[in-house]
Amino acid sequence: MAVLKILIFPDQRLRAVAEEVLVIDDEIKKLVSNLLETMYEGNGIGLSATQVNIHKRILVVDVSDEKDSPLILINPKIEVLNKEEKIYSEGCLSVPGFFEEISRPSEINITALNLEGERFTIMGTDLLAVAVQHEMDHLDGKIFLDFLSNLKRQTIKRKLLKISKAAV
Ligand code: GNR
Ligand code: NI
Repeated sequence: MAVLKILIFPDQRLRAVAEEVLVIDDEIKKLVSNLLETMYEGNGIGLSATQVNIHKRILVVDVSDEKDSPLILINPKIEVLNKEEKIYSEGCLSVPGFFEEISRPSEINITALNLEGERFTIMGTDLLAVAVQHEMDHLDGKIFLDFLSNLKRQTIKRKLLKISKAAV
């Protein structure tokens, strides 16, 4: 297992659209294991393969308090169950230090493949619904900042670029 390096906004590789997984082989299993280790090490509630520069439709989430309930989603799809939305203050391991209120559908059905290649469906509400939608956006090259005004996004971009230059 290994902790992988997470791409930081505005890295353009976060804009890549991930490809469907066709076979769940040992390489995919190793990636999932490394995604989980990287998510837990970063105290995240989710992580997408996109964020570690692997452009495959794979994400992991764990919204439990004990951090003992990993959920692995391969080729995930969601169905919005009703038009109710909820606002949540979102953060992102690729946008360190910034939190912004984002409105998203509050009840969804999530269908995906597990590590055995079996399709399963679960309902997502509350933080699980938020996290899965946030991760699925990453797989499509989207970031929660895209929901904000251009001005807000530009301000965050400028601050993160300044920090990354100071770190060199
Ligand atoms: O760790 C994370 N916390 C979080 C909080 C509110 C909404 C979404 C998230 S996901 C984020 C980890 C991450 O960047 N996943 O892509
Ligand atoms: Ni994120």
